[in-house]
Amino acid sequence: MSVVGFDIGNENCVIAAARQGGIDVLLNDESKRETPAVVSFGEKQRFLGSAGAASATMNPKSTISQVKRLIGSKYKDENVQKDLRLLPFETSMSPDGDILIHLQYLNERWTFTPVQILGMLLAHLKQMAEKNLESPVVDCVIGIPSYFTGFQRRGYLDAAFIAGLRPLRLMHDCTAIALGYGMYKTEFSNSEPTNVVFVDIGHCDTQVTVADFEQGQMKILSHSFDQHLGGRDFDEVLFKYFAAQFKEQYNIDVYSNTRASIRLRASCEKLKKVLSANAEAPLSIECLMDEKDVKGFITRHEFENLSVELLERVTFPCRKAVNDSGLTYDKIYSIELVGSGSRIPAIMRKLTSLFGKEPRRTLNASECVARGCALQCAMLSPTLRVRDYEVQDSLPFSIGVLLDESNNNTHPNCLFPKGSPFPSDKMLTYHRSNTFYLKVLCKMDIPAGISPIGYFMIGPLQTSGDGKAKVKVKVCINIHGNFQIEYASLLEDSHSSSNNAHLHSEKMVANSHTSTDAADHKSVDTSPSTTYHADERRKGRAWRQNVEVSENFYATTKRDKLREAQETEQKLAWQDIKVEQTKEKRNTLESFVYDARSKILSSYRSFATNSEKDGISKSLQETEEWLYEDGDDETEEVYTGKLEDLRKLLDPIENRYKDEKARAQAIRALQTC
Ligand code: ATP
Ligand code: K
Ligand code: MG
Repeated sequence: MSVVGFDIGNENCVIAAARQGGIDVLLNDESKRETPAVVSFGEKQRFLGSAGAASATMNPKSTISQVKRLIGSKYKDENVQKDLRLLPFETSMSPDGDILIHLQYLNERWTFTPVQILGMLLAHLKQMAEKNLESPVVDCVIGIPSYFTGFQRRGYLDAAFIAGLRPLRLMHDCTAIALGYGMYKTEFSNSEPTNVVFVDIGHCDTQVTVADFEQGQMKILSHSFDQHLGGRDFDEVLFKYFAAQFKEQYNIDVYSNTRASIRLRASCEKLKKVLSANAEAPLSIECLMDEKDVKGFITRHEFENLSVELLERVTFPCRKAVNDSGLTYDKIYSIELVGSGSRIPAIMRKLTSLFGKEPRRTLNASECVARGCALQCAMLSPTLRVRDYEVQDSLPFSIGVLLDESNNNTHPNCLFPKGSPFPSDKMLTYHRSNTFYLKVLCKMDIPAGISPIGYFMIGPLQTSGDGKAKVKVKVCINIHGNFQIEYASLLEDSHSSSNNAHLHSEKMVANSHTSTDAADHKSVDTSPSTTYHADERRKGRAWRQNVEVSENFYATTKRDKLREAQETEQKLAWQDIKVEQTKEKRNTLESFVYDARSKILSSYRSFATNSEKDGISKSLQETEEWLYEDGDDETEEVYTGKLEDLRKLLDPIENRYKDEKARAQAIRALQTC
C-alpha cells in the first residue's frame, strides 16, 4: 500500500509519495511536478489536470477550475458570488442553498456539485500516483487551508470517498509544511523552543502559521489567514489596468467578452511572473476581440504601485499570527516563505520590513505542502516505519455547543477554544428526561463570525417515570479538525429537580486515543496534557445504556447521494477509458494502413501477385479515405473489425515473406557450417 500526500491547490496540485528512502514528488504525464487543478468536459470524454488546462480557453463553459473555493460553501455567500463572477461556467443554487455546476456533456445537460468535481480531480491524481508507483493508492493525507469550516472539511472527505481514497488525515497546509521543516532538522535545542513563522501565499489565499520546534516534536502556536488574498489578486490588478488601457486605446471592452477576459487574465498572470524576474515586461495578444491585436507594457515599479494595497494586506495575517502566538517579534527565529504566489519580489521586501529580518526560502515553495502530507501519511500508515515525532496542531477556530431550548442569546459554552491542541475530546453531562438536541457552533476569525456547523439529536431516552436521566455525551475534535460526537450514554435515573439545563464539561479523556471518522490507525499523540482514567464505558457498568445520536445536517440521504456520486464517477471514468481505447484502436488502424502500404511497395513486393497488390492497395486507400470521412468517429469494435479485414488480406503475403526469410536464414546457417 502506497503512502501518499496530496496538495490540492486552486491552481496547482502536487503529489508526494513516501518511500523507505525518503519523499519523492511524482511526475504527471507531461513529466511535470505540478498538475493544474482543472476538470474539463470535452465532446466525448473528460480532460483532467494538464489536459484540462489546455482546453480552458477553447472550452471555457465546460472547464471547471478553482473548485476548491466552492467546496462546502453556500451559493448566496457574498465571497462565493464574487468568485463565481470570475468563473465562466454556469452555476445555480440547490434547494439546500448549495452550489450546483451545470454543463453540457455527451449531448446531455449535467449537474454536478463542487464535491463531485473535486472527486474527479482527486481520482485523476490517484490514478496518476498509481501509475507512477505501480501500486494501489488508497491511504493518503490531504492538505487543507486552516480556515476550512466543518462543511469544507467534510466536503473534502466526501470527494475523497468518491475518488476511492481514504484520507488518514486532512492536514492544515502550514502544519504539513512545518512537519516537513522540523522532522529532519537536528539543530533544535532541548531547552529552548525555536519559533518559526510560515507564510504560504497561493493563488487565492494566504496562510500564516507560527510553530515551535523542539527536539523530536513540534507545536503549532497559531494559525492566521486571509482567505481572499493570493496571486490571482495581483493578476487582477494587471487585468484592470490593461482592460482600462485597451478600452481607451482600442475601444474594446474585454469585460463584455468571456473569452477575451480569460485570455487577458491568463496573459496578465504570465506578465506578473515575468515581472518577478525583470524590471519591465511587454504584453501582446493577437486578435483579443473585434479582430484587434493589442499591445501593452508595464514596469515592475508601476505594477508595485498599483499593488500597494495588496502588499499591505499581506502583513495583516502575519501580524495576527504573531499576536495570537503570544510571542514578540524578537522571539522569532526565522520566517519561511512558501507558495508560488510569494515570488513577487515586493512581497519579500514588505515582509522583511515587518519582521525586521529577511524571510528565508529554504523549503521548496511549491512542493512543501505535499511533502509534509506524505510524511504525515507515513507516520499514520502501518506500511512504513518512521521515527517518532510529535505533531501538535492548534484549532484555528472556537467550537461551542448550544442546548436546544436555550434561547439564542445565551452564549454557547466554548468547548474547544481557538488555539487549543487537537485532536482532543471531552465528556459532557446533561440531565434530561427526553430526546434533546445539540446545536454546534463555530466561531471563525472572519467577519461572518459564528455559524452553525452541526445539529444533533440525542435520544430517545429510556427514563423511568418523569425522572431525569444523566446523559453523558463524548465529543471530540477529530484528526481532521472536525467536531464529532463519539457516543452518548444514559447513566442512571437522577431525581435532581433542577430543570435548568445544566451543562458542565468534564475532561474525561480516554487514554490518548482519539478516534477519527476515516481512520483509527495509530493516533497522533496530541491529546491534551490532562489525561484521566480509561473510558468508563469499558468498565461495563450495567446501568449504562447507549443512546442514539443522529445528525440532521448529515442525514442518511446524503450518504445515499454520496454513493450515487461514486457510481457516477465510475461511469464517467469508464467513458473516458473507452474513448481513449477507441482512439488507440483508430490510431492502430491508421498506422497499419501506412505500414502495409509501404511494405507492399518494398519488402513484400516480390511476394504478391499484381492482382493481390492492386486489391490490397485499393482496400488500403478505401480505409484511409473512410478514416477521414465516415469512419472518423466510430466505435472501438468497428475499428477492430476493419483492422482484421485488412490483416486477412495481408496475412498470406506476410507468411510467404516470412517463410522465404526463414529459408534464406537456414541456407546462410548451412553455408557457414
Ligand atoms: P492555493 O494555495 O491558493 O490553493 P496553489 O497552491 O495552487 O493555490 P501556488 O501554486 O502556490 O497556488 O501559487 C500559484 C500562484 O503563484 C499563481 O497566482 C501564480 O501566478 C503565482 N506565481 C507562480 N510563479 C510566479 C512568479 N514567478 N512570480 C509571481 N507569481 C508567481
Ligand atoms: K499547490
Ligand atoms: Mg497552496
